[in-house]
Amino acid sequence: MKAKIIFLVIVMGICDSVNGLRSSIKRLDDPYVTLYSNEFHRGEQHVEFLKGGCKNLPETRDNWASSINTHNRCVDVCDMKDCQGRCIRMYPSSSTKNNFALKLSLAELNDQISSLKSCYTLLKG
Ligand SMILES: [Ca+2]
Repeated sequence: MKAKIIFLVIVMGICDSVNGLRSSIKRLDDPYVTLYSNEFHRGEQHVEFLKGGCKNLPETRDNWASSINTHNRCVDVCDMKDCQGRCIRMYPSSSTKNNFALKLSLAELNDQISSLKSCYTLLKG
């Protein structure tokens, strides 16, 4: 009887780990960006997950980012909350080819970003 209970506890533990791993992998698949306090991906970093539509940045990261890495995804960045105001589309290649991503001042968005969303929100959810 005791052995059965121990066996059950072990099986439950394994299931928990598998589920945990599965949800971490799923989370990594969600669109996200890394914002940087300074140009050229330097300074402090802030990761924002973009699943579920427009994301307003937390107060401490509002009007803060000077460069961005979109991790090969298309992302709209906007200078007002709720993806309003002036928005710039950062294409998947932005992180390497488009200078805007390394130097938001070129898009007149240095320390101006307040919200962002994935370009494929309707498809990806
Ligand atoms: Ca900054």
